[in-house]
Amino acid sequence: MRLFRYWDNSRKILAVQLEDGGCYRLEAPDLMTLVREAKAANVTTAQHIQSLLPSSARIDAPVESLQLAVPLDAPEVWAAGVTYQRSREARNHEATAGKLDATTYYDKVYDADRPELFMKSTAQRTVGPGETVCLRSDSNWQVPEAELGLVLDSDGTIIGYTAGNDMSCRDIEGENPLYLPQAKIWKRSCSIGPFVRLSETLEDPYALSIACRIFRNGEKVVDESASTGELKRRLEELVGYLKLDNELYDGTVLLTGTCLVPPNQFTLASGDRIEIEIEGIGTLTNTCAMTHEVDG
Ligand code: DO4
Ligand code: MG
Repeated sequence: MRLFRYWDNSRKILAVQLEDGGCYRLEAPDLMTLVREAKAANVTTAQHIQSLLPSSARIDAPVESLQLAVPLDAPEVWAAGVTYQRSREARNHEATAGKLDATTYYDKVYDADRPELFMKSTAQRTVGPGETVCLRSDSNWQVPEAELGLVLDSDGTIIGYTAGNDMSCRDIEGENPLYLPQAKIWKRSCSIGPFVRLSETLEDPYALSIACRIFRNGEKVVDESASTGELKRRLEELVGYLKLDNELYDGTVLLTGTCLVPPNQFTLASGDRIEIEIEGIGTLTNTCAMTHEVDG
């Protein structure tokens, strides 16, 4: 069962897609309201949504023809780093200009009990499918990071899974890890969506293929794929550290780190189209522009 929102006359409408592909318009303001209603009724979110279907309008148009929107207004997006060997190698490469001869902080964090967690984005900086993601003007080495996103409630329960893009500046972080916030956070540097697959309807989040494709002038210039099976940590472990002595808000998203890195010589350019596809969850598509080319 996948939740999504689509635009209808300048309004974002919440909807659900069932396993048979059928889509229904839900008369609820947002996903987290349904989650709270389900909790109050002592049923699961999927059971609650199922009970709403008889009085919900079926959407006749195919989901591909709808203008999809960001599936929820995540108050905060957090992210984990160096949770895959591929990310560790890439971080070591950018930090040492490929001349690795000692243990780095990235090696240490990959093996440490405590994971790397950082604040990635706020609702205002986060975009949804079909929207523009921005490129920084002071970086010459920018990449998307395709990541499995966890949608959490305020208790840290994993409500569902979404696709996420942790846009990153490899040169800024490589120059000095203390620059991490600038390498990670700027206008429109995070994208999530278009679907939230309810966790109770996804059998194994550790066996999902994940792909990142980048198109320039209509030509595919990057095509990378991997599996969430390569994740070094358990999802609950990441959530556990995020919750520790912290306050979580309903609808917080936690990106779980990237296992996909474009070839080292690649950097994004204005006009590039990024596709991030996660099996059973959906495909997130965004186009890049320089910050000054985008108004809001
Ligand atoms: O250490 C920097 C962050 C790495 C990251 O974002 C990732 O592994 O996905
Ligand atoms: Mg990342």
